[in-house]
Amino acid sequence: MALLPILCYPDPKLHKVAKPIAAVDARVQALVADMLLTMYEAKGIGLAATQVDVHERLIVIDISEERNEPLVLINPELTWKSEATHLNEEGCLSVPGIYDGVLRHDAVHVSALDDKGQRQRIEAEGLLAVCIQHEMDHLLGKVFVEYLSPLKRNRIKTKMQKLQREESR
Ligand code: K1U
Ligand code: ZN
Repeated sequence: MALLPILCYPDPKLHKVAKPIAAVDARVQALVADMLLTMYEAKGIGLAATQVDVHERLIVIDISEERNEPLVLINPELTWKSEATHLNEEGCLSVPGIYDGVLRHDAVHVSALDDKGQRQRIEAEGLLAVCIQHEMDHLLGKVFVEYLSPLKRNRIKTKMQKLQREESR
């Protein structure tokens, strides 16, 4: 297993649209293991393949306190979303240190394959629903800061670029 580098906003590769996975094979299972390790090490509750520069429809999530309930979503599709929405505080491993409110559906239903290639249907609400919507946006090349005002987004972009310049010195 290997820790994978996480792309940082405003890296243009974060805006690539992920392609469906044709077969859940050993290559995909190894990628799942690496992504789970990377998510746990970064103390995140989710990670999309896009964030590790793999442009395939794969998400890992674990919202449990004990960090022992991994959820693997391969080729996830939203099958239902609630009309009700809620403003939730979000963060992103690709935008470290930035938290802001994003309007999300209160509940969603998702159909996806698991890491054995079996079809699973998930009915999510609360933090899990928020996390699924956030990660599915990543697969479409969308980062949560794109929901914020242009003024906030530009400030965040400038801050991230400054941080990255300082880190590369
Ligand atoms: O996709 C990512 O970058 C992971 C992201 C998932 C996420 C967190 C919060 C709301 C929506 C999606 C994170 O894990 S950010 C770091 C984090 O652990 C966290 C931040 C806020 C609340 C709970 C956890
Ligand atoms: Zn994110």
